[in-house]
Amino acid sequence: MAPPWPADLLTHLREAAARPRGLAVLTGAGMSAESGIPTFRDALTGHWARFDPMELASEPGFRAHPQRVWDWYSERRDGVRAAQPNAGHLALAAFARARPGVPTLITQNVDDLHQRAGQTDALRLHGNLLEDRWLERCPRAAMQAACPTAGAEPGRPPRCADCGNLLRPGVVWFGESLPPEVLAAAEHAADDCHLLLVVGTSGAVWPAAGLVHRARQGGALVVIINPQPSEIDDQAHHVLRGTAASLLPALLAAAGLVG
Ligand code: BV8
Repeated sequence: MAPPWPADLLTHLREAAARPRGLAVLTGAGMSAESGIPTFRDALTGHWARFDPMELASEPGFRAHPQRVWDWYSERRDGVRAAQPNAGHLALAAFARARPGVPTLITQNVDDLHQRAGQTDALRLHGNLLEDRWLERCPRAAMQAACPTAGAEPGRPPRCADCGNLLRPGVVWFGESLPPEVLAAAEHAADDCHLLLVVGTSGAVWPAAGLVHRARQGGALVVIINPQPSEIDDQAHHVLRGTAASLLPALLAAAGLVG
């Protein structure tokens, strides 16, 4: 049952869907919650509850406790591999297929569910949980190609048999800068869009959260989908209290944008 949609919302969404780069979508961990992937804060429950996210999702934390951090990421990787894209991922991907060049998907998520749903051009602000990279710059990179990460010796974490370099997950840790070209593309999308749809994020992490302020200042209509209040609700013209997998398909269908 679709909720009563604010009247201007459907009109604005149709207008956004009629223009190139008209719609920007910013997703957070709540986008994948109904696929069974704990949100970032939920991931810090149970065994991991006793650790500070800064301790687990930062380079100093990894250097101090490489095995503990590697194990946390391994557990999360297993969860992502076992998960499937949900109706929210699939609805966004169907819209993107129907309206090439209209939506720009910006995600804070490090899972691959948007990509497995078909949106392979998503702007990944925080990297990719399923990718590995070397902790130190490979000494061979200067003269020739860096050692292949696939060749690392198994371990927790794996390490280079030649020089002992550790593997680390290909994510952006706290205190690390986001990939500049990805952040710039996301900022341009926030500036250009007619409507910014913000799905499943607490708005607690920067500079991702700043994209919402930027879109609002750029004159976009800002719409939040989240069952709970967030730190960026004050930036929204409309807050739709509900979940990604239920509200996204219903909203896009109500606007006549997906079947
Ligand atoms: C940087 C990869 C420059 C790792 C992640 C300005 C102000 C304050 C602080 C800062 C600032 N600028 C920089 C900072 C510091 C820091 C930061 O933001 N700190 C915060 C916590 C105070 N930022 C950084 O360090 C960034 N780097 O700025 O570089 C720099 C350089 C040196 C020194 C300083 C700065 C790097 C940030 C990237 C960190 N890496 N991920 C990993 O995943 O292990 S972020 C990580 O947390 C996740 O990827 C995720 O993006 C984020 C959590 O946010 P959410 O996605 O919103 O998830 P959360 O669990 O919080 O919320 C889920 C939401 O879903 C909830 O609202 C819930 O209600 C909702 N929900 C639940 N179910 C559903 C749902 N919604 C819809 N449907 C459902 N079914």
